[in-house]
Amino acid sequence: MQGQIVKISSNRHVVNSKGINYNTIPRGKFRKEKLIPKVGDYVRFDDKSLVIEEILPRKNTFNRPMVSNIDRAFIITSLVNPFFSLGLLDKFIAHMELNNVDVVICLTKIDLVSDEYYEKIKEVMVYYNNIGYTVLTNNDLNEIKELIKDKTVVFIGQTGAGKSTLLNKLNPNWNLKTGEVSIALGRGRHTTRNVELYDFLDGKVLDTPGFSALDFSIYKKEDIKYAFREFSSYTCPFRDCSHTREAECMIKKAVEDGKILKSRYDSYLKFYEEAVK
Ligand SMILES: Nc1nc2c(ncn2[C@@H]2O[C@H](COP(=O)(O)OP(=O)(O)O)[C@@H](O)[C@H]2O)c(=O)[nH]1
Ligand SMILES: [Mg+2]
Ligand SMILES: [Zn+2]
Repeated sequence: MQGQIVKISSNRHVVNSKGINYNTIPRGKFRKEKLIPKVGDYVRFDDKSLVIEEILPRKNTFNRPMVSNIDRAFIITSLVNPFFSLGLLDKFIAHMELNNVDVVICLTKIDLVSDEYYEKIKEVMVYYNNIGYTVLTNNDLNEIKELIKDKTVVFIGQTGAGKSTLLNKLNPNWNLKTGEVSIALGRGRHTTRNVELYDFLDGKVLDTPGFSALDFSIYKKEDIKYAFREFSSYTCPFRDCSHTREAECMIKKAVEDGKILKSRYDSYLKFYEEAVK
């Protein structure tokens, strides 16, 4: 049988297959091979012995939190409280891009800002939309539901951005605690929290604060450009152009010409610095 691991607690691996949960254990071989089954893994298991026999190839895999096979991330971005930051938005997007996760930008707390400010944000969001990202607000419940269907999704973003509030709006049975401020979220609390995938509106959703500790030092500098999808439209004269110090760089020219958003390029330089050689 095949299924997806939806929960792991101590050595109990709950595998969901066609709507039924099985309490399985991984075969000993995995430990020898240093292969750690994670929540989100698609597995082949024996429904008699309840042993996981094989972890199927992963689309992506993360260690913090320990999950695999995330199809889509909703980046919950508040316009205020906590502050709006294009740099932080780019950081979330870049990490998802580098792991082959689909990105949807979801704006929140529009009701708390002036029309003028919202108009300014919307102008910037046109850019993000033009390079291929769906941009929604937390009022677009039907669109969001549609994008969850048949997918394994995660809601990421700053603490207080409105992730739990939105999940509750999408599915009132959820009753997640909301309004927790950052002081309540000490590191220790994160680490003790179990990762779990929940059935949610015909898809699976992971509500975890763990994705906030994103770090570019695990990536190679030369790969950072792939996190900026609009860069692929330009060809630099120097084949391995890093788009940093090279004199004739088409990316830098596009920034000067106003075709690439300056803040996007600044994010690129910042992540490039943070990445390893
Ligand atoms: N005014 C307003 N408040 C919101 C909105 N979304 C969330 N909140 C509030 O922001 C606070 C933090 O929300 P929460 O969902 O707990 O954020 P999380 O940390 O991302 O899960 C709560 O007090 C919510 O009621 C919104 O769109 N407008
Ligand atoms: Mg929350
Ligand atoms: Zn270049």
